[in-house]
Amino acid sequence: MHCRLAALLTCVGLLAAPLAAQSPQLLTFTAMDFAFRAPPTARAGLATVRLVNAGTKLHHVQLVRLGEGKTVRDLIDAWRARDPFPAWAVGMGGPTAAWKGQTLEATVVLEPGRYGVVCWVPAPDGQLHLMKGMFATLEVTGSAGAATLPKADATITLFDYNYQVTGALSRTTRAVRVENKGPQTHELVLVRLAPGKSPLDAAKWAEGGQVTDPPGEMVAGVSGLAPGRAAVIRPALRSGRYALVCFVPDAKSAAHKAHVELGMMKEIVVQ
Ligand SMILES: [Cu+2]
Repeated sequence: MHCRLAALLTCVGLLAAPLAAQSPQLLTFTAMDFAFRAPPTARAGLATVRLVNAGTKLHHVQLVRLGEGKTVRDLIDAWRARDPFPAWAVGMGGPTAAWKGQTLEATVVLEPGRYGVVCWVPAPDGQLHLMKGMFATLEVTGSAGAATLPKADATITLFDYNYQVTGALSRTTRAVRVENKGPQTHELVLVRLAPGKSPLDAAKWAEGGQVTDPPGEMVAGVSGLAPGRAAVIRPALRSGRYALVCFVPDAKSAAHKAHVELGMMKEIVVQ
């Protein structure tokens, strides 16, 4: 009897192991004006980061893996200087950007380390939400091992300063890989544009503190990703015009203009 039970458990173990390796842990962040309710710890490896926007403004989750000895306070200082991704601050992505009442997700591979979690959406007074207290710390322990992102139907590649879509984005698209070919950190904000609205309208609305009706529907996206990193999103695409926009401050120019001001926006059509 013991032998049979042992054999059964071994069998169940063998079946369960590959499934467990593929199913990401779910990390839920609740956004409020202006704070996060956030898990303090996570396991390294595949993670689906869920953002529930319980606030009244636009919010997102930006995960940043901090270098040795650095804290979230150092990260806030870097944002204050508009140079937020120096070598010690690695953009690990996260879901962006959710309008009030919205829930968005992005799947990423978490490497072990201390993370700063921030929302760098600007408020109507021009201050970034993180400067109003919208930040948290996340300790990621263990090993990411051979964790890989789930398969995707299409890829959106980010680079200085544009986007390239590989594979068709359509109403049947389920998963989209977002990857940064660099050399700078970039993000993808995907907006389904309202009639008559342009990517520039979406950019101005976001940068102006979102004080009017949104110029479209916030669909999905990935916040700042370091070069070489990737994430997978599952946008519910409908036919229409979409804007792809990056608001990351430029690392090269002294003024640190947002990448969108250097031309990092694109309009695409989903049939
Ligand atoms: Cu960019």
